[in-house]
Amino acid sequence: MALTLRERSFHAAIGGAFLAGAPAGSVFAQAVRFFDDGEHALWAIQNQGVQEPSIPLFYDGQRVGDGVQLFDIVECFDRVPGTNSFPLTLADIIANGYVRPLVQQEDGTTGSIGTSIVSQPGYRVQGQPIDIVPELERADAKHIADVLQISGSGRYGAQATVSSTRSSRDQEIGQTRFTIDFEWRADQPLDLANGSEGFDAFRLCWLSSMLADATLGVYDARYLSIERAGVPWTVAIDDGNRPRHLFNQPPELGVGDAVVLFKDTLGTWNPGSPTIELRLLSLEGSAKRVGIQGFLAQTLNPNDDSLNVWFEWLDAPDVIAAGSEIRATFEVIATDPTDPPDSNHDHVIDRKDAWLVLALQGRTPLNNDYDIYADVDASDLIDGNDYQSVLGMLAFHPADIDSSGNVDAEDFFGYLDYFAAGADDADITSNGSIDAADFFAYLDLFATR
Ligand SMILES: [Ca+2]
Ligand SMILES: [Ca+2]
Ligand SMILES: [Ca+2]
Ligand SMILES: [Ca+2]
Repeated sequence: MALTLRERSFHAAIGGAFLAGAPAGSVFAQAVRFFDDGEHALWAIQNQGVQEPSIPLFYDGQRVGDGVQLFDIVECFDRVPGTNSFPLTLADIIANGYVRPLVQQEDGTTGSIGTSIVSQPGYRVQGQPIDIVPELERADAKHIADVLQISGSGRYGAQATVSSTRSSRDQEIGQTRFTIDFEWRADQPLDLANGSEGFDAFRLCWLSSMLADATLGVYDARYLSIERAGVPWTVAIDDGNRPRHLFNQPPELGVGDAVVLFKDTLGTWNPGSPTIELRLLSLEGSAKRVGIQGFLAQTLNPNDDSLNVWFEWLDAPDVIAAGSEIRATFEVIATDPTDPPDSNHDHVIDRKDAWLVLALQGRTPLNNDYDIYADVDASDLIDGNDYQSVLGMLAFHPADIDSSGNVDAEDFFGYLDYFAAGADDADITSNGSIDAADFFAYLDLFATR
């Protein structure tokens, strides 16, 4: 029997690492396509590689499968714009709340799976290990207007309950987005582990990744970025000092701020797996203050999730009262890996990256706007050497707008033309708007001619 393109994509995914180890026969017996509108297809999968128990799945309130089947994963196959390819684009592991996005490419494929997003809280009660995976009891999928929703609900024993909804729209080439909305409620007083506040007492939402050996390329994430009030601070994660928490004092974030785990193209493990941004969009209920913490585990096994980075509840009380609730919304954006000195992460090295290096002269990792992507020689200081390195990568001086080989008044007027036209080329500061700051940024470049 001939396979459709969609089914070929599906078989390719099954044959890949994602389901490696599961007997093919049983996998096929437990794969059910339960939605297909010509743009997306949703498959319910049972995968023995998922440790948590399989759960019932409902679509629009109707049980998926034969009425007794249980599933672990909902896989979303999404048409790549401009192609007839339907690659695996989002894998939502309904049995444990982990979500794995892939990024669509112009050729109709998607990259690799790497960093996962865990879509519900985890916490540590006195005398017990951290409980990062509730017992999920059912999942519900819906397709309302253009929005695909996958919800999971469950409990942490008798202590607490949670429901988490992942919502996504048709995905674009180069970025896969979804939002997470969760509601968590304590059903009993929870005695948080003493002394662990700020150090994994209570995680709201987190990134589960892997960093084993930076030199050998064995990682799913290489750089950590924290964006506060629009200002990113981006550092290489030291892979030699382990096990350890990433911060002695978790940096505090507010609504609108984000944490990013960047991948570069030097990674040899899951090459092409995405950079993941996790942004806090809203926070209500008992948690008022949140920050970023992380942990780099001792293990060097690339199959272990050795790097976790999470939003920590900073003002968590010693005992969380029964009835306490937290409601939060996060946005996740998965994009393709980028390499220094592509400081604005748009996959080209041009005058905008050169300007970012110029704008950050003198910064070290102790400055809140340090960016390892601008510290081209990774010397822990952004200086003239880094700027010269970027100039060496450009065919023309960054102020040479007309690519004539010299920088003169023609270039200045050329930039003014961009500016007057509101062209993207005029946004030297890469912040999405064109204003006086861009004009002065161009003058900064001009002055280095
Ligand atoms: Ca760039
Ligand atoms: Ca440097
Ligand atoms: Ca010129
Ligand atoms: Ca700008």
